[in-house]
Amino acid sequence: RELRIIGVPSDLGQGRRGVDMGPSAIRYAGLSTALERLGYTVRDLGNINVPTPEMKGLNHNTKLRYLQEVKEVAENLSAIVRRVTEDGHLPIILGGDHSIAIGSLAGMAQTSQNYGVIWFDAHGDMNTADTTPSGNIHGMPLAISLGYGDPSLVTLCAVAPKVDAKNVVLVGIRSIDPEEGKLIREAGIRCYTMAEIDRRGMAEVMTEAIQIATDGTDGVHLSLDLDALDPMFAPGVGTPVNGGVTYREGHLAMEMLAASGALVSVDVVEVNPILDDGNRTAQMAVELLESLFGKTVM
Ligand code: DIR
Ligand code: MN
Ligand code: MN
Ligand code: MN
Repeated sequence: RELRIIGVPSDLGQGRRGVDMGPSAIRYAGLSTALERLGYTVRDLGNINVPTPEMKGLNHNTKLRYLQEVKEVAENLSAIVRRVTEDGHLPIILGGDHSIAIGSLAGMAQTSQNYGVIWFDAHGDMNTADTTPSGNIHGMPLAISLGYGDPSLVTLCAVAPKVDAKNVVLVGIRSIDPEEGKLIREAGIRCYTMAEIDRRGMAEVMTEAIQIATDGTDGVHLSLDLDALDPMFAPGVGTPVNGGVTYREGHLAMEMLAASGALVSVDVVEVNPILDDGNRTAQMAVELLESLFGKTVM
């Protein structure tokens, strides 16, 4: 199977400028050559067209900022993800903020509705317009994919929900808004907090997470928010939270997912080179992807 890289330079789903440069930063950190070294044929399809906040001006929808633009980007991305998967290739989607995962999962849902999701994040991304403290859609993509929230986003591509809650897990969680927590419980998705990772260890947590995401499915989509990692290893993110996944835990998780052979698609989001220390966070993203695609010591 060949790999296809798709850049989605979106800044629209959150409040801090610069995450639109994530795809460039990750490419500059050597993603293609790293994957080719592992023996893959890689083709970079370039970036999809995304409007900048400056083009759109102040957004007055304070509960769903840039709703129309986020929706159009998700629609465009979903069509490309669908075509790539139907051609038998594996999409690697580079964000951009996490709102782009709405399009990734919509694209996957059209080709194989039977996939599980591992959502690697400090946050739950389970807000809706009713619960959001920020109005930022990057705090909502998992809720939308599970069928909760703005109807125009939920019904994107005429498939809803995009994924079955029984095959969805959150990993790395340490920041949940009060009302958001209620929806996580109501939806019934398994949530592995940092506290649970501390107590049980990443190996045991990932064994379970992979079991849940592969149970009765044809594969697993990994949604990798770099803020899942501790800011010590990934400082270039818009909403850093202390006490995150360590370098070793991150690699272990990716190695275990690689060994499962279940990966069908991945998005890598929230890398913001303006907030970074050098290009460390993009480099971290590339290293994690190397482990995810099978890099081992020998
Ligand atoms: C917060 C932050 N829960 C919100 N969410 C983030 O705005 O909804 N998700 N940063 O990655
Ligand atoms: Mn996120
Ligand atoms: Mn199908
Ligand atoms: Mn996050």
